[in-house]
Amino acid sequence: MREQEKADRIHKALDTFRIELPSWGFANTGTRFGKYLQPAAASSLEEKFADAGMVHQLTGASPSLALHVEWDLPRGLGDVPEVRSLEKKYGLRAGSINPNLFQSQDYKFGSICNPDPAIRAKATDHLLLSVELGKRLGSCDLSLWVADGSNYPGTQSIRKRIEWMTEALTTAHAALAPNQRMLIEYKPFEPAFYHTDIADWGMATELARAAGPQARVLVDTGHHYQGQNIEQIVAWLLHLNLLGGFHFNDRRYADDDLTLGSIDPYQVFRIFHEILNDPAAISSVAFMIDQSHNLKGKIEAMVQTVCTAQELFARAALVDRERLAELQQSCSLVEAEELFRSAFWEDVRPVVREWRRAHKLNEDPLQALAESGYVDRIARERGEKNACAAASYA
Ligand code: PSV
Ligand code: MN
Repeated sequence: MREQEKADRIHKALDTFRIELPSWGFANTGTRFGKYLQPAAASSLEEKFADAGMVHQLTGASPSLALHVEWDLPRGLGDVPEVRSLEKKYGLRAGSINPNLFQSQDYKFGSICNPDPAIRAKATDHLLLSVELGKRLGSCDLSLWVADGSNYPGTQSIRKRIEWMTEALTTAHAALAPNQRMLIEYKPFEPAFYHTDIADWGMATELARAAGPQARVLVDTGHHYQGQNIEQIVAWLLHLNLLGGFHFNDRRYADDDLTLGSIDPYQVFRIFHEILNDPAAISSVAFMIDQSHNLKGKIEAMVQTVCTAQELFARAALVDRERLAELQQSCSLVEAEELFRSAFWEDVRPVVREWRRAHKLNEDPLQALAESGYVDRIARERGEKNACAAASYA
């Protein structure tokens, strides 16, 4: 492929590439063993919007912010006016709405799969509120993770819980506006360690089908068993027209929430290759980041993630798909593999920098962030408030 064709492909790919930021990625979060608190962490919705706005200003590729209902919109519909004004102030729109079915004490034995009908009703009401929030905020994706499950064999009826889950999802789906979607996320374990009610893509697929035509599956890259072939799952979901979106992060062991591409960039490339094989998917599949950085600076890590995603997407766009199809057809294994891998090994960074210049962005967003002094400034401004939180935490 000529250099000019490569550059054109990369520009075209980056023009379409957008990735959503998670509000919770800017706040102090940690592991179940504790948190290392950062003076620059966001502790209000406005601070989360401000930080995400900075990431978008630097990258030009992250124009929306995912909101978690209990963490960001604790007053429910009463928070809508504030979100609307923050959207304007920071040049970002509200992204996916994430119901929270895991924090209330009532959910100890489950939320929409709890044996107690009153608790199931409370959880279903929360889903309905989340759908309504999406309508008021013009956000089309309800991004649903259900933490329900059990820790010991024999302690819960897996079959009854399938029925309860189906009932709740069907009820929430019936409330969706025509432009809204329900994205169903799966996770094999954690917080439940014996069985999880939506443990894999097969269960999520069947539940999406049962819920209704606007339901899709959400693939969180950290939510798989070791060695699982995630791009094959992606290919299947595309084939079924059931792929709704991604929560991107990297992992070495389980749901580690590490920076995208830090452990296995080739896997991200392979996932993007499947997406780029399906032209309709590029506009219909939601790319979202789901990472909480405990050690790295949060804003720096988000900029790094967006840039890494752009680079890996650009590399996947360099696969000569027509030639690859011929080589696959003739079972030319080494040639096919080399063609595929050589796109992965391309250094696309000079063209990505050129794309940034063409869009009046700084060609090195991480350096631009450092030079802006933004993190130092917010660390000073928020330091005292965060130190008080640290004192009460210690
Ligand atoms: C759960 O591990 C998860 O991936 C879900 O998407 C949550 O909404 C998110 O992390 C934040 O806890
Ligand atoms: Mn997730």
